Amino acid sequence: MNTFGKITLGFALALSATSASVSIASAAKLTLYCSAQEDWCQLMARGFEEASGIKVNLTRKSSGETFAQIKAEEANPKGDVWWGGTGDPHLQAAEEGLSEPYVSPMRAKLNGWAVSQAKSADDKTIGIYSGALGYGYNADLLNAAGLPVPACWKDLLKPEYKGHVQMANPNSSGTAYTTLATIVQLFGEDEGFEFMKKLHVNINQYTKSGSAPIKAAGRGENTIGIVFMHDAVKQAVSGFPIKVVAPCEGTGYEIGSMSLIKGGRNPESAKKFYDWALSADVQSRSLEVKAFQVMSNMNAKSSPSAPDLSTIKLIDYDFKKYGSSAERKRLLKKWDDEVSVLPQ
Ligand code: S7P
Repeated sequence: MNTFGKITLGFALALSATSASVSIASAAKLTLYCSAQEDWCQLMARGFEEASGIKVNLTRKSSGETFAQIKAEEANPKGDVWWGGTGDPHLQAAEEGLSEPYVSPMRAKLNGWAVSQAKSADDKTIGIYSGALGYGYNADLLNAAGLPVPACWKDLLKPEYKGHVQMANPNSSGTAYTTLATIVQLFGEDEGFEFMKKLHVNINQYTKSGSAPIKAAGRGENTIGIVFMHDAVKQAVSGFPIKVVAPCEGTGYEIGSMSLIKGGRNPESAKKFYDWALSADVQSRSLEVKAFQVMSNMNAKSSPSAPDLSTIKLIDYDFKKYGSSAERKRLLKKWDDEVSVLPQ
């Protein structure tokens, strides 16, 4: 081969090496299971695509549903990262070996409660936000029906609220499981289940998604929705006649979490997403979709509209117990057997 031939061959080889690396880079992808609100999930998926060039395949489901999907796919995992949703089912996933340990270099930037969540699960999950449980009501509907303004959990049991209260099903929804676990911790198991049975009489519908009851209240289709307070605030700042209640007896809270799915097909993309999602800039973008949780990165921005957790009477929610596989299964079965089957 003459000199020109060698140069041409060398150039062709270099070109094909370049195009190979381009196609490897463009083939990078991520399957994201998301249990926060749809608009926030979309923001995270599209934001990561823009920041990394990695294509994101997004599925949004409630916390309990996502847990069930990951469990069902255990032998052949399809997801890479589970981002968002209440911490209890993430802890259950960790205990059942469905998630991978990972210590992100971003950890030093996080609040103590987010890191404690990770340490309690051998680094198989981490806190990404926190928020208090409560309820919201549509003030116009409440006035029109001549109903008293509720302020406590026990107010919701009053006969005049029959058909006016909505919550999600605790099997599918992390919000509703947090409600069940909160009531049991506040009042004790026997009294707590009596509470759930009396509440059942007033419930007009158990929805699949945790925030659906307050969205329905915003639209004027329901009066009172048991939800995370930040989800009620979102409706209020969006212009709906929603008032937010921090129940007088005290209330539970969530540590919304993120986990790497064990055996995921794109582990490098998954870790990139994980680190990116813990950064202050990314967490501050939650405000673009009116997500008013407290973010886990200490430097993330917060909104004056966000519920101030320091002014709310929070219980010492036992995440270790209520996020354990045995306890979550037991409580859900008991609710299925003793509450959901009762006539209304
Ligand atoms: O993003 C809002 C939020 O309330 O949604 C999550 C919730 O678990 C998803 O809905 P489900 O109750 O249906 O599972 C919460 O983690 C989060 O604060």
